[in-house]
Amino acid sequence: MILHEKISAQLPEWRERVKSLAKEHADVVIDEVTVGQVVGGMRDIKSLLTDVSFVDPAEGIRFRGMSIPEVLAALPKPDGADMPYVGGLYYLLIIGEVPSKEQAQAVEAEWAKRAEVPAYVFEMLQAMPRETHPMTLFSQAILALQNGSEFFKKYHEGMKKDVYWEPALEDSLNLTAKLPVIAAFIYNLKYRDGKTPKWDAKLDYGANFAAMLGVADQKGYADLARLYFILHSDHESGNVSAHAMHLVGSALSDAYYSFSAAMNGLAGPLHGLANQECLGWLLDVHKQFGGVPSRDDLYKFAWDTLNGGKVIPGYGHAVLRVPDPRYTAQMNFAKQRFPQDDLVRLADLVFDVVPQVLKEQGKAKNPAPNVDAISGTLQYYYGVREFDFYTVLFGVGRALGVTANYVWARALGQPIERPKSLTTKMLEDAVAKAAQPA
Ligand code: HAX
Repeated sequence: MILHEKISAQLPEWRERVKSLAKEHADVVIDEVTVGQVVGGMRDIKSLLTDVSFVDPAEGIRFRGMSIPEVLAALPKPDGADMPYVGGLYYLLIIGEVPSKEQAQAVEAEWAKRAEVPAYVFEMLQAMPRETHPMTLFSQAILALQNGSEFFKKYHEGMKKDVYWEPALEDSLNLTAKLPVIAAFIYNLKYRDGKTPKWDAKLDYGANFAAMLGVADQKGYADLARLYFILHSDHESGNVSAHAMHLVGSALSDAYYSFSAAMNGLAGPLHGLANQECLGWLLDVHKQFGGVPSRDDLYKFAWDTLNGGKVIPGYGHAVLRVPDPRYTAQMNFAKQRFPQDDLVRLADLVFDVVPQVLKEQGKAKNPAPNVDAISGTLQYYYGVREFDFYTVLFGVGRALGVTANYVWARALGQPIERPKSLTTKMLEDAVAKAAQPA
């Protein structure tokens, strides 16, 4: 299989590089840790290792060194599509090279072989109370697949450490193949006719998802699905979902256990759930003013949100200090296709007004929009209007990045993660000591 061959070829060199760092240069200091960082959610502490993506605060995400416009331009596309193969992005994330069209199609073919979901998973989801949140169903379904884990099986048969990555890759391909089917099943179960979706081997990942969801504009939505999954795939290692996957995987829990944990983190309102909150906020504005409001009305509405003790969803970021290029890519998509849509015009006005309001408030370090400020608007346009489903879409995309990281973490023998904690008294003592004259 193509990904297996490529990783095998790269492994000796990567292992040598990491071994050299760990053995010969272990004492080189990268950064110092402040009391503020310890109290403040470990913000910006440079302590994770990944080559899959990097977020520059002043620029945004790069996947394997490539910016989003570069990725969208370089990756091969299905015939007649405007957006690239998701399989091509997965290849890029795992292998670190832009694939040819055949290589992207080879990944898509792997997914087609592995997309069937066992019936008991659907039955379990059907047995759940109808009002269960889609993210709960999604995470449960992922966990329910765990008994098919190759990694779990091989580990208990006595596998050697240097081949951990092989069943990790198998699990990752099996999992990423099944996620769109599970997501579409949850969508149909909760909001449509309850039909069980089937993967069509003739269609790519994006087109399959459009077909399984049953949206009216198949071609348009297939492109949106490709774009959406690509943009949401990875955002280096420190965000909650990626870090949860990495942390749980470091205990040698398999990809299903680890990814289910990642999805439980993604379900939080400060992380993945922000996309549904953001669309909700836009719709509130739209409802209150009966359409796109004036700049002044929006300004006041934004201040009312802040004065009500709430955050403005879709704005701010823990790392970024500029508008998120994932926001820009989605806004470009919308403006090229449906610039007159009310919510697109509203989102554009919000981009004009909210950064100013956040700057005036003076709290948020980044007053610019993040990925969530627009993603729901695009789904809404294509008729996917049940916005508590949006985090599931995010999860399908996020799987691509976190499993790429997971495979490499096992390939490079990354150890169990175990940071050190301190007590409040220890921090106070450190502060007192720092205040003493030298
Ligand atoms: N609206 C109002 N206040 C905001 C704000 C916003 N959009 N963004 C930041 N702030 C506030 C913070 O709540 C914080 O206030 P306190 O000091 O009272 O606690 C202060 O500004 C400083 O925060 P920060 O350092 O700039 O931001 P953090 O790193 O602490 O948090 C968040 C980053 C993304 C969580 C934050 O900006 C936020 O809550 N934004 C709104 C929710 C959102 O859009 N989340 C999605 C983020 C992208 C993502 O991960 N998607 O999955």
